Amino acid sequence: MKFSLYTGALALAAGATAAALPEASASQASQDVASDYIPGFFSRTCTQAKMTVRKEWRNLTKTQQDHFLDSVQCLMDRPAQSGLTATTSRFSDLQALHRGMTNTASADIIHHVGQFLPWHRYYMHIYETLLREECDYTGPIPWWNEQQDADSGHMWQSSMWGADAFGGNGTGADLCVRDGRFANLTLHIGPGDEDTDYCLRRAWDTEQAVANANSTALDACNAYTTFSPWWNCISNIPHKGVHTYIGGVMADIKSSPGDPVFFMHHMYIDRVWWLWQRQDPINRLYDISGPTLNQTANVEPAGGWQNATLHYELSSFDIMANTTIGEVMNTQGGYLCYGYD
Ligand SMILES: *[C@@H]1O[C@H](CO)[C@@H](O)[C@H](O)[C@H]1NC(C)=O
Ligand SMILES: *[C@@H]1O[C@H](CO)[C@@H](O)[C@H](O)[C@H]1NC(C)=O
Ligand SMILES: *[C@@H]1O[C@H](CO)[C@@H](O)[C@H](O)[C@H]1NC(C)=O
Ligand SMILES: *[C@@H]1O[C@H](CO)[C@@H](O)[C@H](O)[C@H]1NC(C)=O
Ligand SMILES: *[C@@H]1O[C@H](CO)[C@@H](O)[C@H](O)[C@H]1NC(C)=O
Ligand SMILES: *[C@@H]1O[C@H](CO)[C@@H](O)[C@H](O)[C@H]1NC(C)=O
Ligand SMILES: *[C@@H]1O[C@H](CO)[C@@H](O)[C@H](O)[C@H]1NC(C)=O
Ligand SMILES: [Cu+2]
Repeated sequence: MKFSLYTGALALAAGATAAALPEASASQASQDVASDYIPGFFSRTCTQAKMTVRKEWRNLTKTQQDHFLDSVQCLMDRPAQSGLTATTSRFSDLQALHRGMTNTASADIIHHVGQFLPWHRYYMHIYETLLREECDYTGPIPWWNEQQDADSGHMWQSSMWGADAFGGNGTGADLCVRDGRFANLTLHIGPGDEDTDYCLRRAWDTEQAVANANSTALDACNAYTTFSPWWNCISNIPHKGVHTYIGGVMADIKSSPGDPVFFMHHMYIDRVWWLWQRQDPINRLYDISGPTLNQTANVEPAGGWQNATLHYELSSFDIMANTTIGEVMNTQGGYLCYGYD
């Protein structure tokens, strides 16, 4: 596929070899919504009363789902404000932000780097903030339980793929999505570095999506107890695999947020991190590591190669104020104040 830039996802042939399963794997954890927080980890302005719970799509009421989709449409209908190249709407500001972070003078600073998960957590927070502040969304932010659907073998069974929601697979020679709330959506940013008009595309590969997202693949990652091998595994398999095998726009590492499903996927990946942190918060809540630049693609900076630390600055071309990795590690830490069901 021409625009499949999320390369290197687990190929079925390679097999999802499961390492020893951790005792309490994330895939087995069942979360009680009412006790959905770590009591000792509320700080500053975040309290149990203020905390919001991001919910699995199927746990939203139909009315909430419709309001959510209306709010995404609202972002598409509002004018761009970022001033970034080729932006046409507030929604496209977010797409341009993501592409810009993969195209800075020092190349991609949000993938294959230690700040990959923290930056995308910040990005999800920006998305949530724009939906609430600019489009008056008041309901729960949805996520997609990919692992559950992968384990069932019916990867695309969720009502989120319906004609009254995000729509289904691409059809026809151009792979355009022709049903759902974003049917025949025209994007202007991408593919990749281009700025052309093209449709929202998908090209589902069920077998490969299942192999990358199921509990065998997830448990193999969750067997790692330190951040460095763990984030690499999550990045390369459940994260990259589902991008690649939803296909089309989602397979484009730079411009993938043009598919509104991007945010359903990254909320899920953020929840995978949140669950992993909660399994051993003393050791994991502030565990961060990994290079801040891809050493293959860059010349060594003056100060030498740096690793991600809690002080590393996360930025968004001023769509929101900068923050640091330290501020986003704890989803109940005050800068953030949410959990998941
Ligand atoms: C999308 O475009 C196709 C092909 O032009 C057209 O047949 C279809 O009616 C359109 N669908 C919607 C929902 O607009
Ligand atoms: C999705 O569409 C692509 C392109 O038409 C097709 O190759 C693939 O088999 C479809 N996948 C499913 C699961 O229907
Ligand atoms: C996950 O997918 C792999 C590859 O298809 C398969 O070998 C494994 O049995 C699956 N695991 C589960 C829990 O279905
Ligand atoms: C680093 O950059 C190279 C060249 O752009 C790319 O092929 C590779 O996938 C990137 N990631 C890693 C982890 O090396
Ligand atoms: C970054 O981390 C790697 C692996 O732990 C280590 O070898 C390297 O010395 C670290 N670099 C700096 C600048 O601390
Ligand atoms: C935000 O962070 C970026 C990257 O570190 C930096 O270039 C920029 O100056 C920062 N902006 C502000 C307002 O501090
Ligand atoms: C969704 O709702 C059900 C029923 O209330 C609950 O058991 C479940 O834990 C919730 N969360 C998820 C992720 O399904
Ligand atoms: Cu990304």
